[in-house]
Amino acid sequence: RPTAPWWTSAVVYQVYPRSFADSTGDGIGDLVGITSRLDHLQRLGVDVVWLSPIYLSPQADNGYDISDYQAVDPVFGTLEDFDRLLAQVHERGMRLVMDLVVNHTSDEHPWFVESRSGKDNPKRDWYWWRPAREPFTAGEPGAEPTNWESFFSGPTWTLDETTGEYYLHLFDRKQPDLNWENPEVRAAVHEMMRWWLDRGVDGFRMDVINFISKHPELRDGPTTGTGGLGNGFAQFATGPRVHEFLQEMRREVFAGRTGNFLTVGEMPGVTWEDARLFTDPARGEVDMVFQFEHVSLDHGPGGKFDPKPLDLRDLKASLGRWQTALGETGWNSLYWNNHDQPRVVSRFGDGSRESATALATVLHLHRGTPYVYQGEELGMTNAPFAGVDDLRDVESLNHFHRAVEAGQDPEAVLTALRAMGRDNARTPVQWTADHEAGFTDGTPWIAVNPNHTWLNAAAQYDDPHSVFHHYRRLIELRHTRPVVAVGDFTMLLADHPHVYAFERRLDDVRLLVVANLHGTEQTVDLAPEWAGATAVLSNTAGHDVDASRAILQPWAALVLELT
Ligand code: TEU
Repeated sequence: RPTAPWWTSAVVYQVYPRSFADSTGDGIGDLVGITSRLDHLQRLGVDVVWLSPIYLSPQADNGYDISDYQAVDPVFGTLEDFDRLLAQVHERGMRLVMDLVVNHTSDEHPWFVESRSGKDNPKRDWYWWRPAREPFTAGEPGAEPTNWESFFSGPTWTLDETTGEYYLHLFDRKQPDLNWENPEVRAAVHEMMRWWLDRGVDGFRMDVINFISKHPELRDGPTTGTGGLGNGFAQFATGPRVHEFLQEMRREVFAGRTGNFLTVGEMPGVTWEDARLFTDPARGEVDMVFQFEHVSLDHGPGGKFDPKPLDLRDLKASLGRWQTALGETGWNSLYWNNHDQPRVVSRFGDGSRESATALATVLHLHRGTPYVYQGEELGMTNAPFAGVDDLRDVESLNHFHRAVEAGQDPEAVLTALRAMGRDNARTPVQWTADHEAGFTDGTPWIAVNPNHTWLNAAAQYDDPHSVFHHYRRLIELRHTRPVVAVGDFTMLLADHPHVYAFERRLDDVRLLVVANLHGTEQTVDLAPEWAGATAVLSNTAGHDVDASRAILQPWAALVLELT
């Protein structure tokens, strides 16, 4: 067997700096705060820290709108603070991966400021500029060059008065899309990436990187959007040159460097067929991708803000398909949570410790690289937002205002936002039961979840049955058992509505994972050979395995081993 890359047995921890730890009392997390909490990560045992954006930014999308890629935003600290964090992470034997947001910049980035200044500006072509659609006059309703709806509501085009042309922004109007067709844009991005690698970082998480190649004709999409807008997805997702651009990036940025790097491409809408191409090591693109299939299974016909209950069979079918598709060639990332998704314990669980640990067991025993999002290792839940004033996220706020303008009932819109809004993931990490959960001495930029009085890291360190210690054990299992990292995967009981079960196998070692992802007791038949197996991990004493059956208490999860 060829030696597997280091990241096949690694676990990544995502830090969302704004909400992690505040050292200054301004209510916003910062780099010094992160450095002060590295003990927590080391105790958990993670290998890699992925840092969400800390670059200079007007913060229209919490740093995913960058105005200088080579400067640290003062709200997070200084470049010296960053260097100290990086050194501390390395000293503790961990690696640091940066967020790379290069599908778009901020509209306040000097590149865009130049680009918008005139049609003859040398940087004009660094972004997507188009005149009004014939026969309309610029500014008239319907004059936008295409009918596409933005991810953050409204058209993807904004008219710029200086030249009377529109610029493209798939996200907020403060996030204009870079034109990757222009080789100068690509060279500037490569140079910036090399600058960070020279500084010592260990790789990149690449934001919406499958959107960088657009079909240059920019055609209208089917009019399935709000208010007659269209869906432009087929025109900008996984476009004609995306593989070429990623191969070029790998060559220009990583060739000749020695070190253990990690690259992961965030790719909304990516299919497993595409993912296998993106992650085939022979092609030299990215190590793994974040796919979105499994986090879209509870979206209704109206999209993410029209949620429906998850059918566990759909989840098993989806994740099982990805396990098989990337079994021989390519590699999976594994995640329930990030800063864009509601908290998994509230979404697919019932908020309890048992559901948090059962879901964690299922995810971490798959084949792939697991990602833990800050607070997930504590079982942090969605937040009880009372009203729209409690929300901060541009996506949620835009959606609320547009939906209400379009005549929807504000309470109904809020109910959907409470279930699916991104702010659920962005409330401060709950360190202690004290003032503002030990996150800040001041007033936090978004309210701390009131359940911090009992749900917090300090309380969990001393409790061997806590969610924290369960995550710690799962991470240890991956480090110590090659079968967890690189064993084969076989789904079992695919049609069972409530039990998630599968087998992992490497040579003579076999693991059986059985989890009851429901609030009622379940009984399942096991193959007789499992009667002699040893339990290597369980989240409850309340399970019972005899020769042929397992009786599973609500949310019970267990891992059995046969050698
Ligand atoms: O997200 C990309 C993305 O398409 C979605 O997950 C997005 O968050 C939205 O919820 C779609 O409904 C990435 C970042 O992770 C996100 O935080 C940024 O807002 C976005 O790109 C733009 O940079």
